[in-house]
Amino acid sequence: MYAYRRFFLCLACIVLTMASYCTATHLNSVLAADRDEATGGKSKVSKQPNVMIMLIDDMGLMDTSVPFLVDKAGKPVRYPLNDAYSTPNMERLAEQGARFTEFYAMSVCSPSRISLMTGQNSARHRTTTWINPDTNNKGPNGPPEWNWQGLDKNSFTMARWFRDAGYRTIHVGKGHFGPRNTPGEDPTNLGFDINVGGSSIGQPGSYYGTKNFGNIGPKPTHGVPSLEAYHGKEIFLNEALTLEAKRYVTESVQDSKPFFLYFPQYAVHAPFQPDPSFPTDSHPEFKNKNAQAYASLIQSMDDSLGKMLAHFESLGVAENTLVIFLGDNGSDAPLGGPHEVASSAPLRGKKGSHYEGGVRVPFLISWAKPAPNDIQNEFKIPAGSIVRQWGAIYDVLPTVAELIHREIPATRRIDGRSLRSLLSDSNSNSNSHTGDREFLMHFPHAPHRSDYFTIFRKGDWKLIYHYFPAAPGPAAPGQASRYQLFSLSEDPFEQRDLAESNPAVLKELVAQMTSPLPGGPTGRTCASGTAIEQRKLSNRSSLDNGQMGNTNRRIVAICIFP
Ligand SMILES: [Ca+2]
Repeated sequence: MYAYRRFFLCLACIVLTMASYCTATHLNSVLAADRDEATGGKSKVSKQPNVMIMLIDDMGLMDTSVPFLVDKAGKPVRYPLNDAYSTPNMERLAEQGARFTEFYAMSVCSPSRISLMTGQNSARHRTTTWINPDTNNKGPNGPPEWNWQGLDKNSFTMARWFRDAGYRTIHVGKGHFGPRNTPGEDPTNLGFDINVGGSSIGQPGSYYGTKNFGNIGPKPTHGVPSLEAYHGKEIFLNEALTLEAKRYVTESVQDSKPFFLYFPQYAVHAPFQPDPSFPTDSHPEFKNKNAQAYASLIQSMDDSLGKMLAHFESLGVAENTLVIFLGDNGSDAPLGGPHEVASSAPLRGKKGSHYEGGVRVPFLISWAKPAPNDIQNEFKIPAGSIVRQWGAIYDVLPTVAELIHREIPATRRIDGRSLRSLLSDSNSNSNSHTGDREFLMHFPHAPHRSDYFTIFRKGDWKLIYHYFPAAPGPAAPGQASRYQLFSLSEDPFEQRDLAESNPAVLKELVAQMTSPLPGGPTGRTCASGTAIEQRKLSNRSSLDNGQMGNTNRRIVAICIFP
C-alpha cells in the first residue's frame, strides 16, 4: 500500500512536469501519508520506551533562553546571553522535565561523541581529540597509541546495544566517529540500521540546499551525504534532517518497532550561516554578523526540537518517548577568545578550553509528553526539576540502560553511572558535591585552543594541569608545567587561582588525578614504552616527591588509561 502510494505520487509529479516543485511536494506528501497511516486515529505504543538523543554540535550552556546557572539556593539565574537567545522548545522541555546545571562533555567533538556511544571517558576509549577525516591528528607530542580511527565494526556502541534489544536504530545528522575510508565513517557499521547524513566530516560544507549542503565542485571535502533529494532546493540543512528523522520515526512506529533515534545536528557548528526562517536582524544584541548568524542557528535547531516533539505527539508515541537533549562541548559562539569570559559568559572559556565554558553543556531529560502511565511512573522525571549534582556525557548510556532494563555486558568497562537516582532525589538540588565522583578530562594534544591539559573535578574543587611535552631540560619562559586550582562553589567563574595558597589540597588532588593515568601511584604503565612515555614516568617521580605548584619541571602526562 505504502509503495503504491509512493508510486502514484511520483507519477503525478511527472505528469505535472514541475520537477523542483514536485520533489518537495512528493516528500511532504509521503510524510503526511506516513502520519495518517501510523496514527490511524489511535496510538500504536510499543511496550519498550522510545529514545531520542538530540546532540547539538558546539552548543554551550549559555546558548539558550533556558537558564542553566543557579544561585546558591538553587534558583535559576538569567544572564544576558539567556535573554539574547530564543529557544522556546528547550524551555518547554525544561519545564516538563529536568535540567542539569553542571553537565560535562569533552572539550571537542569526537571524544564526546564516542564517550556518548560507549559510556567511557575519552582517556579510556582513547579518542582524545577531534578526528581529522584525512590525517592522524595526534599533534607533535600526542599519545603514541591514541585512537585516531575512532569506532569500528567491533566496537561496543549504544546503537548496537539498542539494536540487540530489538530497537530500530536511526542515525540522522553528523557522525564524526572515524576518518574517511575507515569503517567508523559509516554509522551503519556501528550498530545503526539507518544513516542519514553521517560520515567522517565534522562540519557541513554548507547549510543550504541550494549549495547541495557542500556537495559542490570536483572534490568536495565537507559535503553532507545522503540528502540528494533536497539538492538545489530552498531548504535549510536542519529542516532537511528533521524531515528525514520524522520519516524514519514514522516508519518505525508503523512497524511497531521501538526506536532509538540519535539525532546529532550539524548545527550550531561553523560555518555560521543563518537559517532564512530566523532572520538575523531579530538579534540586535549581537553586533557582528557571525554572532547574529549563530543566534539564527540556535533558533533553527530549537525549531527542529519542537518539530520532533510535535511529531511524536502526532504519532501517538510522545508519552512513551524519552528525550535527552545535550551539547557535545562548550560553546563556540563567535563572541570572544577561547579563555575569555565571552562566549559562555559568565562562565570563562569556550569550546576547546580547559575552563568551564569549554566543557559544560546544556543537558535536558524529559518525556516528550508527561503522563501518568506505567513507563513514566517507573522512570519518574518530576516536572521542572533542577539537578545540581554533576553529570557527564558518558552517563547517558547507563541511564538509558536503566530505562529499558537492559544491562551493559559485565565485561565492558563503563565510566558513566546512571542519572536516574538524581532525577527522583529531593537532595539533587543541593550544592553539596560531597559524593565520591571524579571527573577527569584529558587532552594530551596540540595545537588547539588549549594545549596539553588535564581537568580533574572532585567535589567542589577543580584542578587544571597544564603540561608541555617539549624537549627535556629547563623550560622556556611560560612553557613550564603548572597547575590551576579553583573552588567552584565559591568561585564558579574561575577567577581566583588557589594553587599557590592551598598546597595541601593541590597535592591531594594531583595524587588523585594521576591515579587512573598510567604511571601514577597505582603503578600502571603505558601500553608501549616509547621515549616520551619513559620521560613522563621519570618526571612523575619528581611530582610524587612533593614538587607541587607552578614548577619549572616539565612534567609530562601524555598517556591514556590502560
Ligand atoms: Ca562539537
